Amino acid sequence: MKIRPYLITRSLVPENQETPIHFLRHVLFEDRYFFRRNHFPYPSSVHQSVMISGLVQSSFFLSLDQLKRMPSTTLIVPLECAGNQRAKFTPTTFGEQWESGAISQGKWTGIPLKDILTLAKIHRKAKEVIFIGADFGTRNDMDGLFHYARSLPLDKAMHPDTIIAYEYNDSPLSLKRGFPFRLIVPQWYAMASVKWLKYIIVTDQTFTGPFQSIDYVYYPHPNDDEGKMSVTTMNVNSLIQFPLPYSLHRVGTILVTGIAWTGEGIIQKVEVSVDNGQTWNRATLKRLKERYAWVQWEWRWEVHKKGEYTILAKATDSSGRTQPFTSMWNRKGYGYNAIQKVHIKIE
Ligand SMILES: Nc1nc2c(c(=O)[nH]1)N[C@H]1C(S)=C(S)[C@@H](COP(=O)(O)O)O[C@H]1N2
Ligand SMILES: [Mo]
Repeated sequence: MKIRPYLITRSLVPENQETPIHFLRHVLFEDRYFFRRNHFPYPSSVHQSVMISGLVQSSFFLSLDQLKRMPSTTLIVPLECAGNQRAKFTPTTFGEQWESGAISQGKWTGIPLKDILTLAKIHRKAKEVIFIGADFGTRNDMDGLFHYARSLPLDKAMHPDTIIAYEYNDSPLSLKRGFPFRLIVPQWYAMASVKWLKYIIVTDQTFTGPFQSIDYVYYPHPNDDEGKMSVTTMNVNSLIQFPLPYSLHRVGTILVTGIAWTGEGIIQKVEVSVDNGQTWNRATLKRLKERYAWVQWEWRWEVHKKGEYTILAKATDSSGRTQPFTSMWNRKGYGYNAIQKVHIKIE
């Protein structure tokens, strides 16, 4: 009899469910195991075209069929919600109380956004590109109806790997994943990867929609907005997938395994400690050729003494960033990347 994992439910409408990431060893997730993060109910109708307008020489609609006829790019990209692991902040921060599973990874096929912007001939004064999704609804902090909308600075929008994706793992995007197409922005937290893409607007202004200027902003202080900073690239991070917290084991060999990822450069090393960080052991990295994909890591632990242990894992990326013992607290609980601690017992 085949027994399968399920998603872990946080809310149903809008649908917010996390991946049981500890059970998933493979690199390409089936769509059903990919986490789901939504601000609004699913859009009831999706148009099979996207409109490009604003500071462009020619505005136009692009249909799914037209997009599919253009030269495509395929990339393995993880999406991590900026609120992933929010539940681990102390003091606790408000928002979806994600544990470690608001991250998944798969293969995305689509058209580089820059090809479309080039076709439209963007104005010299252009500064940002706004992306509006078909989904909308209310917010608790403001009156009115809002679409989910985000912007990218022009250089990120023109990056050849920022794509309008229409396939996931070689199949058309499912409705929940953003059908007919969504943005995929490698290296940034997943709030940038707008689903059900309806409008693309080129502008010379700074976009101030609430999902840009209120949410997805690091607020370092509990009671004032001083020092606020936009949430953009993913922090360097890693996860221990085996052993599970508070599991029981025998003396002998334990293969400690996990994944590591970053939003800048590539993962350079992962180190594991079983003595509270006094000594660190280099894990073996299993890397795909794909530059954005997470790396899988493992470390063979020979444990001869019974007792309780804490396993720590720490990733470092090629831009010199390394995971801290304590993640920078911020009011909305974004970007958690503290070194993970897994407590186990050898019997
Ligand atoms: N249109 C639209 N796009 C969206 C969102 C949304 O609510 N609506 N949520 C964003 C956030 S915060 C995340 S983490 C990812 C989640 O993508 P997924 O549901 O495919 O996992 O989508 C992003 N794109
Ligand atoms: Mo998110």
